[in-house]
Amino acid sequence: MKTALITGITGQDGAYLTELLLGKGYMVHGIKRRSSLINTNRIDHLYQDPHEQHRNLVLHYGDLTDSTNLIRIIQEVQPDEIYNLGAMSHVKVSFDTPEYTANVDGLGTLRILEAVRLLGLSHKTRIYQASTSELYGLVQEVPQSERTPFYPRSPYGVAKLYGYWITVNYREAYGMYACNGILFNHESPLRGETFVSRKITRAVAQMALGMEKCLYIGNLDAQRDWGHAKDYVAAMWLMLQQDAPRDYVVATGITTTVREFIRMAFEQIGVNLSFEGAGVEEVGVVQACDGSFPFTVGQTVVRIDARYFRPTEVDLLIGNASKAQQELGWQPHYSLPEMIAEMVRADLELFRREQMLQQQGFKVLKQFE
Ligand code: NDP
Ligand code: GDR
Repeated sequence: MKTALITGITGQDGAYLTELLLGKGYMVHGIKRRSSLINTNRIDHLYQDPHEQHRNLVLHYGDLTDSTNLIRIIQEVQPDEIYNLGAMSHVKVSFDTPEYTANVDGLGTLRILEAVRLLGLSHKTRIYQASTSELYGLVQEVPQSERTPFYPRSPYGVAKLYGYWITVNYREAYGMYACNGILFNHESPLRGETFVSRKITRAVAQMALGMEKCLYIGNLDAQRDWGHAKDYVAAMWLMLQQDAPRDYVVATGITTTVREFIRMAFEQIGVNLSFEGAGVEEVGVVQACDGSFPFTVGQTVVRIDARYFRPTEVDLLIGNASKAQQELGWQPHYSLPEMIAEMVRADLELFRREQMLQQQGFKVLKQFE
């Protein structure tokens, strides 16, 4: 039985990866942060009572800013594989918390690598580093591949650049099996609520149920190569099963604007949307609707809020994953329309439940952004 350690196990990718590894018969250890409210919602369905004798999922308290804690956990677990998914992963928030982001996303990666080296596990433990298409930043060439130069455009991107290179350096300097997955955006019903995909599908579901009137959004022109998280965690695992460690781009090769994503999400509930006006005055207006949801033709359901723009933006991402396809045999299985349909369905179910609770007189907590 192989043993894996996952940082960021409570996040979107951590949850799907845990499911994948448990399905393959791994013993999985995860690092969770202490928080004032329980933060394991995404993996609750995999939870095993600590009093059970034969558990294959164990959580440890820890933090990527705490070296001694990481050293102790790695010493205890003696992992065959470490998936370093923990990060302050929100690009816009990284402009507000640049130092913390550098500490967690940049130095956090170093702490993991150095712990493995100091503990003499360099030849046992394989390491996956969650690198990102945000490294490409300002467009140098498209589609972006492993050979495209980096030009990050946010404190998050710059911190991840350090994480990328320190992983390469430890591989070259100490012969460690350490690789970077340069993953393009990937989403799912488990996506954090403030990333644009989930923000859109939640708003569409809330509007369909008459719980909201309008979606306030930032840059509609940004283009992203969006895939499904379930497909992408499979690529992470494949990267650690090869004869030699290498870095791989993981992407669908198809790019879509935020505007088009919104249009596709509304289509899921039978609403045909068109965009009118320009710049911050641009709005999304209902052209036609099938009548089962509370919309009227001519209603404005999308507006721009400059608050959501970033000081420096990444305009266009489109990935070339041919190396991963050829060497790992990796292929995405979900299309963007299928993924959006799944996300809208899940959010409709979520908000129907909330509505029922409200109707029964229970208070539903408001989430602020
Ligand atoms: P999430 O934001 O959903 O999850 C991030 C995880 O990191 C959470 O478990 C979070 O814990 C944990 N974390 C945050 N800060 C710390 C810290 N100081 N110490 C330890 N753990 C911490 O991200 P995703 O699952 O979407 O992404 C996984 C990784 O992949 C991240 O590194 C991200 O930057 C990277 N990535 C993501 C892409 C995407 O499109 N999703 C694309 C490319 C790269 P908590 O639950 O307590 O907040
Ligand atoms: P991104 O994802 O920054 O690409 O980082 P996000 O979904 O936050 O933004 C995608 C694009 O949408 C534009 N946008 C908005 N974004 C948000 N969050 N909220 C809005 O209201 C809004 N309006 C427009 C953004 O400007 C951007 O262009 C994600 C994260 O998962 C990173 O951790 C990961 O490394 C990269 O994907 C690949």
